[in-house]
Amino acid sequence: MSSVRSRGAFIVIEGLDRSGKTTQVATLQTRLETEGIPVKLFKFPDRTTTIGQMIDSYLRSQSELDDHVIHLLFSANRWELAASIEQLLAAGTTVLCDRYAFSGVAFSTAKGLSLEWCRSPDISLPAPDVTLFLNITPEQARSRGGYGEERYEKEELQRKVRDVFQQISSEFTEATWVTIDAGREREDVAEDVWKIVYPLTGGLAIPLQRLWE
Ligand code: 2DT
Repeated sequence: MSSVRSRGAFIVIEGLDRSGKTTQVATLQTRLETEGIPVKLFKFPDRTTTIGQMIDSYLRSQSELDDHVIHLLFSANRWELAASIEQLLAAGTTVLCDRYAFSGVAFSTAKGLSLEWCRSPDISLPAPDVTLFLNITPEQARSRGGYGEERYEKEELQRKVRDVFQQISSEFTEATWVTIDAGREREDVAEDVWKIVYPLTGGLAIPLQRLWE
């Protein structure tokens, strides 16, 4: 009889622009650390690697790349950190990810690539135990001061991204994809995030799943 050793939980936080995702991820990380829970935060794209620097240059419109090429670079940027994520999980660390493969599919599909094609390079990456999706309406995003300067920070594209995220979410169960109304007060959103994440930090006895199985 084989038994599965307890491992850390893999938690992905996705969200629309202006949803307060960065703040929520930071709040969650601090709270976990305060509780003495071993935690490591990844952020995709990770702009520090060689591949990440190419992505950064593209996002800041300092270089042009074919849509397929940039999609594959985003995926490669996850693959180059996948082994570290797996090792941390196996060691019992809770892994938080600010954006992951779902952003990959959502943005590239919104630009016009096929959803099936977009999924394929991420097949068999570690799958999150839960994805928290911070949702705001385009109107709320606008009232929060509009979008920034980077290539994808445009209202029309953001609307399409929102639609693809919704399409992706329909394939998950309520336990593995949780949509959170991020149009509320910061503290209320943080409380909802905590209620979902905290119970997962005691160690999981189920094997790590793979995308998109
Ligand atoms: P930040 O503003 O969070 O740094 O994101 N993106 C992200 C993709 O198009 N594909 C991906 O695989 C990932 C992870 C979303 C930078 C932008 O990059 C987009 C916004």
